[in-house]
Amino acid sequence: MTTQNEALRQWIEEVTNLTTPESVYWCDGSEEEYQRLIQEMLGTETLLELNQNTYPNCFLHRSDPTDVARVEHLTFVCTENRDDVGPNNHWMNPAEAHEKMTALYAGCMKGRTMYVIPYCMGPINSPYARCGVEITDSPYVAVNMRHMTRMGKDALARIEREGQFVKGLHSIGELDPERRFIMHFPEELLIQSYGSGYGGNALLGKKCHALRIASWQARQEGWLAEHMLIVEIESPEGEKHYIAAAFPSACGKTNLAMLIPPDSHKGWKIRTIGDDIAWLHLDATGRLRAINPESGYFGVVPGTNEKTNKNAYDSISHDTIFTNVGTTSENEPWWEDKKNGEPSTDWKGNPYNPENGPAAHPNSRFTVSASQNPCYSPLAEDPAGVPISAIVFGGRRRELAPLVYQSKNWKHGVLVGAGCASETTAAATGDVGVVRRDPMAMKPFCGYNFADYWSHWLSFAEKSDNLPLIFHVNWFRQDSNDKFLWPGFGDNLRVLRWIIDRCENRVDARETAIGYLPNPSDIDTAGLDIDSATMDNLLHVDTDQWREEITTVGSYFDEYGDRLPGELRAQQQKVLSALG
Ligand code: OXD
Ligand code: MN
Repeated sequence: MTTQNEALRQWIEEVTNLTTPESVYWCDGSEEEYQRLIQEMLGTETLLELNQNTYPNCFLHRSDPTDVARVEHLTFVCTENRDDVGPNNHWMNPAEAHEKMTALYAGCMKGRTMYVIPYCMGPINSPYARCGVEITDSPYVAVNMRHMTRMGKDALARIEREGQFVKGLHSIGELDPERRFIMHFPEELLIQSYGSGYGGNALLGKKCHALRIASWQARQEGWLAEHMLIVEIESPEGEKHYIAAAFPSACGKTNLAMLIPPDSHKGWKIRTIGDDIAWLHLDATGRLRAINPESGYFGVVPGTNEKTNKNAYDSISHDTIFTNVGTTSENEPWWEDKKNGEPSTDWKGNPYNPENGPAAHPNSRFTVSASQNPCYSPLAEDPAGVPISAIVFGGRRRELAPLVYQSKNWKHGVLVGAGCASETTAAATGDVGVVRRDPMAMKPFCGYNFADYWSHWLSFAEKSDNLPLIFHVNWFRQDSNDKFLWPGFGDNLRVLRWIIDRCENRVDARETAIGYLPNPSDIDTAGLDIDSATMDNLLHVDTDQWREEITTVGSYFDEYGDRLPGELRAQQQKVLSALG
């Protein structure tokens, strides 16, 4: 197979000459191709069969033990002007990066098949969707890309029609952490990744394209590419709202997107549009509309059970690729908090011994098609996307941030997003549980200078007076005994209802220096074992702590020097003086 697109044809030829694969294979995205690649990987033990009676078409991939997460310290944005990437990114001069990568790629696919994967991010007929082509020497990447993107023939046809695509070159190389780089060249619409097979480093449609490169393009073209779930909420009366929420990696986006209403909420329906990424565009009426560029979920497995996320639990009972989970003696996949079965083998393939740590790696993952989600919304396939009523920011904070608050207006909401901080998780290599600034949950994913990104966000206030309201939530408040104050999971719907009531102007709120907070009686706690003192605690704003926080946010903004938008500084100063 080849292509009528000359730029693509030439690039494939160049990469073939550089990497010298044994053969070149163009993926068509068919079921037959998927099954064939799976069989080939079973033959090389890249995949292992799980119990096909209880987990039909489920397979396990055990990665190299040094290759289990995103590698932020090895991820670079390479632009002519260093200031364009800001202190939020690692920068490398494009010429230097090209030289380094060309040396790594030289002959790296010798003896291997090179897979060419045309893909589309977003519904194939959506004007908001964008295409890319990933070249990889990993069949594991090829099958994962089939779940995660609209991949194959139709995407290639769109590329040939439009003539535009993002180039992504990936090789697992030697899986050597010393020879591992994830490079982005936004000015060339090019991604180059070497030395890792892990999702966020290797499935280039996801973080590399749909966030880092897309955020760069979105700024140039007037839209937003965000690390956000999109959830549809329908009341018993049939009123529908769509909420987009940005939380850092492994902070519960998938759970919120697939929420199951608590027993007290008969008649409420929740459907998933997306669980990780949202592309947001203003429509002719000034509303922000969102599409989910992905077509599958690459979710964190540990903690998934029938109580926490039954929709995900059921989705991954068949036709799923598991990465780095443990197994039971029945050869079923096993992970911490599965609440079903016992581990017999750990994620490295050794007999399970609790002294060696958890059976499943804390960042073990499932890859599954969104169509398997029992609450998948048909509107996720709508080329026009869905209108967003509210944007919600959040993070994992054991103290300080109340359960929910609303920003005073869009510009203040940009400060709320820009000031976000969260505890780090196992989704990236490095320390876990350390609070760091993670503006809009985009710290690892914004492909340009945060100062310019915040200006871009602020500019929407001038473009529309029909924008979503902006909120902040924190499901993770703990007491002095480390007990979570809020039950979370399905009960988060109670908080979403307050958010919707605010959007519909149906409920009052208490104005504070940091924003509008619910009157405790306006959060429906019927059926919950939660006393009023706990609710007061969850909705408490500690002025001293907040003064310190907003001062720290100000010092963080100093890192962005003159490029920081004056309006953001003004918003920060306004909150600081309101705190007294
Ligand atoms: C992810 C991440 O995999 O954010 O979605 O790390
Ligand atoms: Mn993510």
